[in-house]
Amino acid sequence: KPHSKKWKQPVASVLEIGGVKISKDDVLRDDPTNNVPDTIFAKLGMQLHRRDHHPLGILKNAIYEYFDTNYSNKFDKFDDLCPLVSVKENFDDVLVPADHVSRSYNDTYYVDSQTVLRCHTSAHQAELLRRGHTHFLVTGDVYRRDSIDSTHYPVFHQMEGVRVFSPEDWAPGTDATCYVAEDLKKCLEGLARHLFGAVEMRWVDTYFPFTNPSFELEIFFQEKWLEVLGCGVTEQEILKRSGKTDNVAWAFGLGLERLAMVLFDIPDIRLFWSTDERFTSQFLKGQLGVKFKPYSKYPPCYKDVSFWISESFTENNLCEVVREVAGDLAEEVQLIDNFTNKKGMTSHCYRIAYRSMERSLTDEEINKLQSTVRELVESKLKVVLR
Ligand code: FA5
Ligand code: MG
Repeated sequence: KPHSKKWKQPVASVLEIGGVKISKDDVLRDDPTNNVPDTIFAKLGMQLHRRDHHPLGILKNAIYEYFDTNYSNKFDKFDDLCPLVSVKENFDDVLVPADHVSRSYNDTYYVDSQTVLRCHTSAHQAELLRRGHTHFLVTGDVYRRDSIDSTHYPVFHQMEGVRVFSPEDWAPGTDATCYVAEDLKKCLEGLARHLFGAVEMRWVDTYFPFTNPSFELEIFFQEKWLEVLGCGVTEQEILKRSGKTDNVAWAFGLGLERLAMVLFDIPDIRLFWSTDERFTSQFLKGQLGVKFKPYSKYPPCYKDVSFWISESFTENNLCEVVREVAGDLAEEVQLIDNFTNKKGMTSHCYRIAYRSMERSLTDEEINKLQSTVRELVESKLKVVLR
């Protein structure tokens, strides 16, 4: 019964991922160019997407099956590339402008000024194109400083897909970009049908620095439209730099947790990290049709915290403090009040929902968490509690 094995977090101070040795001291340096907390380091090397009995592994394999069947095994697959990448790979190589928000310390985990924990699997596009791959899938863990709710987690998993077309692929006289954009949408709609059968979905136009045109696919889930992937026609400059001047390509980046939530009816993204057998025992290698049966839901507890913000205050910094203190007991952090007084001081009130997926929390335990959150919010975020 492989799923009954409890997955321990790696305690080793040196990890090896995809042939790269990573030492804990290098990733957790106490230095202003480093913003990686222990809780994030603990997730390195877990590789949930490589476990055949985990919902993310089951989903990855099902997507592989779709591509193998429809493209006669043409797609090369990578799922063990090291998540520590250079700033160049993560941003420059995919044309992210120098002043783009995603590059900030507020959004991305930096190991040092030139190295990040990849914030998307697009970090591997340019290198694989340079190496001559024309059809490929890259699956991996990605890292982002982000908000706290049921569909956002600071470590999640993406699958990147890239397909390069040659002039003989489209009819002479037709617009290559339109042809490739149509092909991309057909491919992803086919994938959605393969995974979900009939499902309510819609395309939304969007912007990415590395594609044009760009689209997002949304699926109706739990009474809301949920964004599950981004995609588009690859910017010509990226292909040019890899020596492909006559080609056109498409690329996509799937959010595996989001797709798995829809597929298996998983209500909260924290569950993917659960080692509780009541969760892990519900999934089996190769089984796509299973719907997650929630075990009893424990009551949430709401605590508010209000403070006068400082200029440097950001919601991501607040969320990181909450995650540091409460870990997966933090279910949601929501701004519920926001006003500026006559003196120009701005007050924010956040509501924190605490809830365990596995047990009831005691008042005492929650009060302790909340009081630590208050202390750290004040000392680390330079705000004044009200
Ligand atoms: C990207 O990361 C692009 N690299 C995707 C892409 C690739 C576009 C290739 C074009 C070509 P975005 O930031 O929207 O885009 O993230 C992609 C998907 O990851 C989202 O649609 C969502 O499903 C998932 N996602 C994003 N943030 C989180 C999060 N904090 N927790 C869980 N899933 C997330
Ligand atoms: Mg997006």
